[in-house]
Amino acid sequence: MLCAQSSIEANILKKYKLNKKGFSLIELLIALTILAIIVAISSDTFKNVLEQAGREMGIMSTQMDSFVGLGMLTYDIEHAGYGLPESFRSTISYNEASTSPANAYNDAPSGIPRPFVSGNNTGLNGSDYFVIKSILAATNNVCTKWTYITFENKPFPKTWSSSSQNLVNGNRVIVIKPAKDIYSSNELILDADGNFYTTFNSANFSSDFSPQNQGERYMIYGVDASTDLRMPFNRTDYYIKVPTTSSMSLRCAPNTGILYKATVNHANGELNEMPILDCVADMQVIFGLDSNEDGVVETYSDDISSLTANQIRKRVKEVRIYILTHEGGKDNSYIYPTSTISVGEFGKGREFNLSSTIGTSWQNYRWKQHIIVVKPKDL
Ligand SMILES: [Ca+2]
Ligand SMILES: [Ca+2]
Repeated sequence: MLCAQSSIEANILKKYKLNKKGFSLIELLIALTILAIIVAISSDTFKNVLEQAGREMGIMSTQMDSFVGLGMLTYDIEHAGYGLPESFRSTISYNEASTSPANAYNDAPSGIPRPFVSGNNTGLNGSDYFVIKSILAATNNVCTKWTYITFENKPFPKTWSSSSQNLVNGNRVIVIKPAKDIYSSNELILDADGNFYTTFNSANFSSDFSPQNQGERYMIYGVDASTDLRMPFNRTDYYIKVPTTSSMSLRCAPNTGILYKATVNHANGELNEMPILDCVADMQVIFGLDSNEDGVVETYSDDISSLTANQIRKRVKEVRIYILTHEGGKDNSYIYPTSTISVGEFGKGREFNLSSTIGTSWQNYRWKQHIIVVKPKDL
């Protein structure tokens, strides 16, 4: 090792000595090129090139953010209603969101949970507040797990061959007796004390939550890993808010906020907020309704507050979300062409006035409307 090293050193020394005569033509050319680059960097043209590149990086990163965030929103809408009770075996009393404005969208203490609830124009800048209820509307992985128990096999719930799919002892679960036909509904099992959930046990599942008759099969849905449930489902809210604890990104236009996905915490009913999109000026939610229940959408509505949980299941065939945001940051060389933008379609949603809501610099942002159209699969 040492030998090889000293022989390399000797070679380098030899080369250095050979080149000691002066600058070659190649060396001079390289030096001149470097000088030319330095001159170019200090010039305005080059500065503009760098600024343009920076803007494009900013736009690219906002596009990545929106791709991930809006993917979560799409997933939640698709699975709204999944595992959600449609009726209760007996009288129930549960809790839901404990803080304002989220608690305005509660079905607690005894209502059948609605898969979708929305507050029309009640949020920041008159944006909509959007609530999704399902077993899957949480961020833990227990809510993706389910199994069933039969009268014949109790007290042993079915186990899957892939162990990662199995609920583990201690998980909090709800139990549903599936609808027999289109005239009956999925019924939430409660025990004699009115408890609407139980703790999973793979070898001794609660007899109160197990089938009572031959041939019956009950569905078991994981809801939370280990926290006692305040409600027999999970819930995620989407809304725009200007954060109080952390500050807004500097690139955002004035009077925009952050689009949050927030899950209701079973422990205390407070929201666990996750920012999913920066610089959001508006969000409008429109529902494609099959009001006469013939399978075809004929009306669009931005207010479904008069519909029952059952009507929402039967009639909401499409959910359309319109999100107004801007790409990149402020750009004084850019002029946005119109001072108002229609956020929505079919005569629903609203006309967003950029100049009055954003302020004097509204024209220097690249406004963009994201439109998501989702057909719910689990209603
Ligand atoms: Ca609205
Ligand atoms: Ca129809």
